[in-house]
Amino acid sequence: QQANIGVTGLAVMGRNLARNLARHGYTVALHNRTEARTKALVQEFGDEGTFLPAATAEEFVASLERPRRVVVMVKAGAPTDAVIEEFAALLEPGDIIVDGGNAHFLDTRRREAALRERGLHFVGTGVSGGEEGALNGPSIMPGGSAESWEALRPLFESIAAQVDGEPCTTHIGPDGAGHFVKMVHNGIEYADMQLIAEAYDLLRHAGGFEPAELAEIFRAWNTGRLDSYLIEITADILAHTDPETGRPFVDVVLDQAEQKGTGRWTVQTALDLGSPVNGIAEAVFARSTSGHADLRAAARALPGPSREPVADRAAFAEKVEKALYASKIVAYAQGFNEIQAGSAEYGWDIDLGATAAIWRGGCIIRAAFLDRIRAAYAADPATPTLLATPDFAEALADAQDAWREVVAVAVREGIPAPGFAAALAYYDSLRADRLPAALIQSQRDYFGAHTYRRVDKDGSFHTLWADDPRKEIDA
Ligand code: NBP
Repeated sequence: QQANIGVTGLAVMGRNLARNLARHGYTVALHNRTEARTKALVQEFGDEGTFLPAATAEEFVASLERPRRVVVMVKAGAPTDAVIEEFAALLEPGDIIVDGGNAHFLDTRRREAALRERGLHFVGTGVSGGEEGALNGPSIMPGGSAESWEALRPLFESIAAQVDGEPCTTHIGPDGAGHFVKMVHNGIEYADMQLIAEAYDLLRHAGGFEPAELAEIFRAWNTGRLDSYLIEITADILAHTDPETGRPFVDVVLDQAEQKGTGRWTVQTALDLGSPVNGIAEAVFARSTSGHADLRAAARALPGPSREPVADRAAFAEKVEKALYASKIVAYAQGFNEIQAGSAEYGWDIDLGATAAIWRGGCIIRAAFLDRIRAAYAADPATPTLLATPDFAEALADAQDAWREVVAVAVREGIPAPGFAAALAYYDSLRADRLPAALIQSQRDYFGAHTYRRVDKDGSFHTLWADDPRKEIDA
């Protein structure tokens, strides 16, 4: 008997993907550097489907039908390179290596090019949804050749999350496109989490709500337009009491957020692409700020305003919902613009609406909201920004007074809300009739003769500043 597909790297993610494939009727070859993991999988879950465990890479490759499909699920970075090399040496032209780890898209481009030279297909694939998603249906974002997609498509479509009968996977584009989209997904996730956290903080410390009351507010929000996995788990967390101390769980957790790096990559890449993602950047910096215990300790005695809780708590909660929704629109608009910029830079031709559609299930940012993004791109695939599409423009118009008031309350009460404020600043920057960039260009010309363009005629100009008596000249 031959296996339809093989998985090498059987830690939590690889093990669960292998089980998911087997549960869908595929015969799955298994391999792991340390054989004990392979044996443990068969022992614990062998009855879930047909597994062909292999002790060596050679045995594993020999058990696969052609073209061979090898899924690599090992630690990102050097281990991934080592494992790819080990298997590439054993495979034949036309075979397919899938990297389902969290690789940087530039590594994926490098690996794809090198393997293509050797006649192998390399498919850098974003897999979202963590451990649970891998087992029960992730969102799968593959990048690679069209030919490899056709070979993987039936398998990926059957194991992916399903929403309204549609599988949460699609061919994102060539080489690094899949890992790029997964990276931006994680950047958006950072922003979404930060905005929810700010809503919580403002409601608690300006609105005076207790965690148990907040759990109810978030539960109610989860039945409306904010309906999403992250809002749902936030309600659960806020309702949870620490069994040891009897205090709200959120109060016993150390307030220093950690990160594994995909949010940082999203921002670094955006800087390289010249794609403004200030909402996502603030979310990454907010985690970083929280983690600097030294800075925070040094500054703890600095004065803040005297606090006055808002007068009408219920009305304030409604305003925070609007601020959250508006800021969320901005964060997603920025993330989709970054995908658009990456797609243009690397020639990927990514379908933004299809990307929104496959995030509706399986992944951490899954939400009803993504249907609206898909619809917006369906109506106008070339829209420069989601903010200007009719559905979102209307929501922003409805939210903006409340949004401004919530940011003002945050400032007045001394509660940091960098996500809300950055999103609002982005909104105001895009809609501004004139930006003070005109003054910046003037300064650049003054001190560095960098030239400027004019509103009233074409060309670039330089002014002779200071005491120079000559008038402006054509540069
Ligand atoms: P880990 O990232 O913890 O990696 C452990 C696996 O890598 C084990 O199978 C280990 O083999 C293997 N490995 C290492 Br480490 N070095 C190796 C080497 N030099 N040669 C061969 N194998 C090596 O596993 P994970 O948490 O399951 O994640 C797998 C991938 O999926 C990662 O890239 C991760 O970023 C990505 N991912 C994870 C999640 C998540 O929620 N955990 C979500 C989405 C994506 P051993 O058993 O012999 O030590």
